[in-house]
Amino acid sequence: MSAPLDCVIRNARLATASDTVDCDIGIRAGRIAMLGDSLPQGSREIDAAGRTVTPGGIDAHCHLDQPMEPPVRMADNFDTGTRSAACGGTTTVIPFAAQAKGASLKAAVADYHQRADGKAHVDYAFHLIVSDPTEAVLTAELPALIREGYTSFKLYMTYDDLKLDDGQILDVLAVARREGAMAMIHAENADCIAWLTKKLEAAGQTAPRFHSHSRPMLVEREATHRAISLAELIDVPILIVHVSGREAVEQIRWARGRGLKIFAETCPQYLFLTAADLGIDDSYLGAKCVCSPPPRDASNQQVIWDGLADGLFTVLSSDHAPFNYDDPAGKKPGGREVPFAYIPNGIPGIETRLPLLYSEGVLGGRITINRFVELTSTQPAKAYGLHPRKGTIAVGSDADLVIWDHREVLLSNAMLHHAVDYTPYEGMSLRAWPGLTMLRGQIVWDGKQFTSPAGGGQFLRCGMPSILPSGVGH
Ligand code: DUC
Ligand code: ZN
Ligand code: ZN
Repeated sequence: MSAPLDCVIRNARLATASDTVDCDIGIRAGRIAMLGDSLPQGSREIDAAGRTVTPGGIDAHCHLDQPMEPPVRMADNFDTGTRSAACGGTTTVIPFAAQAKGASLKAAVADYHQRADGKAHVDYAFHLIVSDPTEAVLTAELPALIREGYTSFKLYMTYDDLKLDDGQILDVLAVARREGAMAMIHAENADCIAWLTKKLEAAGQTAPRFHSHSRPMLVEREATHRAISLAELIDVPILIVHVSGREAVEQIRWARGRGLKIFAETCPQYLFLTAADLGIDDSYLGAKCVCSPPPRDASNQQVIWDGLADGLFTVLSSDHAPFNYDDPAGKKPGGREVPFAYIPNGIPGIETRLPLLYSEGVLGGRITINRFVELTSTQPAKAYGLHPRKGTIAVGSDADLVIWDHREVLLSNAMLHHAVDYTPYEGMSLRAWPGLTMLRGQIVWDGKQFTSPAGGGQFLRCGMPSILPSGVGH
């Protein structure tokens, strides 16, 4: 006879990417051990009658404790960032070990492990950021790291300290093809942004709202098209991150229509914010919503919703990039209100990602619960080689689960668990919030309190991507 169950969640309405079924969930030794009716008694019993249970979220694009140029510093480290993730229903995060130009990629990974070790409250893997593809990186460091379980990396087409030229991108994509890794691309045209920024500064247009004028959709469209073309030349899949609106979406639909393996990610800021949140006058408060690409307008929000519903998007991530607003290490570098080009880019959102999409997407009737699971858990797990251990509810998978409470929630920063002094979604009224989050069978959020023992998160070595684009032909 098998050992007794550690926990049974009774009467769950269980939703995966493919099915919704009513059953009990039996958990033993941190994994799903049984699914069925009338399971035997567990050491712990949880009644989920009338409530939906989904796999724990996987936030496959977030920035935690990433080294920045002083005086700027991220507000969240692995302790506060993953605490916030857990309370918002996310049980796995994939932040970035970033290579500095002139430095080794391996050293960046070693440093990042030190930052996470013993501090993370949810499981975590690392993407790499390749900013200096030297011969040593291309022929030795990167292939070795991919084989060790760092099977995805991000490439930038903008930001002076990170960007690669087209030849360098081709070199790195060739490694991705050879090794079977997933390349993520930040697609914005750096020279156009620099040129527009110079013009805006010369005209004295330096308030936060001009950030969006310096990064219009065409700079994203051009870079998206170029990234697709470079990937086609190498014949390798890529994933375009943080897609913000119509013009990039059109490029991705075009590429899919040609049968190219182009994956795409979007983020809540492109569904719930617009350029107006960067300011309609020259107020510095708009700095709170300075991120790249910038939020667009209501019609572009609809384009992003359509892409979520119809299969264009592969994943929805937070791009949590946590900087305090009122802080010399944050949005006011050195304690000053600076021109937009010097405002640290990024907004917090690791805790609000799932509740926003569940509330306004699922309960708002825009996407099915199964598509919600696919976008926020199953496909990130497949794209980054964590499936089926993560990303689903199946016998043998980790018992990473969220039980959803359908209730009215008035969003405020005071209720969140990050270390950031604001949320861009302050005052929004939501229809649901995670009532319980479980990581490998342990409750880390009980609906009222963060309940994780210190540093219970484990490092995950990623396998190879196991995903094909859906929606080919869109
Ligand atoms: N844009 C990025 O590319 N990364 C972090 C935050 C942001 O706004
Ligand atoms: Zn980016
Ligand atoms: Zn990012």
